[in-house]
Amino acid sequence: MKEGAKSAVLMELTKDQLETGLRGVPVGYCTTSSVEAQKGLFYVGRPVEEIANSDPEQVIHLLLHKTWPTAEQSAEFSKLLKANQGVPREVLDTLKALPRTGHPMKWFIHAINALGMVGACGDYRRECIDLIAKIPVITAAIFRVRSGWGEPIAPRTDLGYMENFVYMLGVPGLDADKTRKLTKLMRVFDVVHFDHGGGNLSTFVGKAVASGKADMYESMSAAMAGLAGPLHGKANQECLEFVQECVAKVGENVNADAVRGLIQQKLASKEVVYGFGHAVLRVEDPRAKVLRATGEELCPTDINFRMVKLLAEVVPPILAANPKISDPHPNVDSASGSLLMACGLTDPDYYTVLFGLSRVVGIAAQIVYERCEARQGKGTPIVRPKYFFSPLGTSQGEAEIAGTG
Ligand code: AMX
Repeated sequence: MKEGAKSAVLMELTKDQLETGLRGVPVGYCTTSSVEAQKGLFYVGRPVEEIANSDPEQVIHLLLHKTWPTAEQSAEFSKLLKANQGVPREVLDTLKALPRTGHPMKWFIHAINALGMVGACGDYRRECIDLIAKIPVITAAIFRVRSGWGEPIAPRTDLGYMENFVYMLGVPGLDADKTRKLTKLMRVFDVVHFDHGGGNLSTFVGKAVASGKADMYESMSAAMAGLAGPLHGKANQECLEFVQECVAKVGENVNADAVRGLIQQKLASKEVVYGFGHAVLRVEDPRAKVLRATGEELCPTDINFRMVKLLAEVVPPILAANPKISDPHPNVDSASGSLLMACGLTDPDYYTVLFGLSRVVGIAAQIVYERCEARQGKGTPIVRPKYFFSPLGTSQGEAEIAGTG
């Protein structure tokens, strides 16, 4: 901006916007993705539904480099990931000391932090590649060690990113057909969860922690602690439970009338209809459509999946009749848990970890931008929003603003 020129006013902020979780308050730029209320989710300008079936490595390249890779660039990028995928034994061994009663997200947060004990090098770009390359390996090891499936399985250099992940999982009893289905699902699941704009809780937290110059691993552990909450990443597990409850109540003869009655009952008793609604989108989440199409291919007769499809038809008109609900459409979590269950990952406690495995990519890419590229390479300053001093806050009505902090 020229000296003396006035910067554009972006919004007026009123007192009643305090304590609303920064809703709608602009804080910066996101170079990787955008969520547009009437249009959907875009990765570097590309509708996510158009690239959902691409190789995950190609989409990671897009998010990191802002260009779709040529065949040569794809091969180079895959080589780079493979060259960095080895997880030191001392990190894998720390998993064996963790209590198995701990939630898998706690293991995941621990594992990312442990990776930083050997991987932090003071260069966010290198740490970004290192973490993205290693995250499938360490995630698969968490499944194996915590579930008692056996020793971690070493990664191969001849498999794609998600093919390798499913190979390293080594899910006991999964036959060749189910392995093929799980691989197909994980490729799509990974891509559609990579990124979701700049202001979602885990992404914002990761960038805030990195603004204090914490390394990529420390910042990502903090981001994943944000993802662990039931209002954020854990919603996919809650949605599966909701679908299962609907199946249990309606029975094997899934039919529209019975489901309609059940949903109306739930709303009347002020219960949440899981898998529907979105904080930003006002059209159907494109990721929900992609996942239903994937389910149609992989598990069309699965009872939970049939319920997912029926709910997608029956619920929106019912929610739309309620004026307080801003978005009546299915969201990404409406189908993801049911598909994971149908394709062989039967413990829902791990579903948030799978979300994290994917979301690490977008958050790492955004941290690299904020630390290395923003403000002509100077990086954004340490995060420091303003709080007003008020001894009782709003706990007893409207607070007086008594000072600054
Ligand atoms: N079932 C019941 N009530 C709902 C609802 C739903 N599916 N969606 C919205 N509402 C209610 C809200 O609870 C809120 O009620 P209140 O005024 O009494 O507090 C009111 O409608 C207005 O909410 P909103 O402006 O439409 O949505 P929001 O931005 O506050 O919240 C979301 C968005 C996703 C939390 C909400 O739609 C919801 O709770 N959905 C069901 C849970 C779910 O599927 N979560 C997964 C989210 C997917 C994702 O974003 N990853």
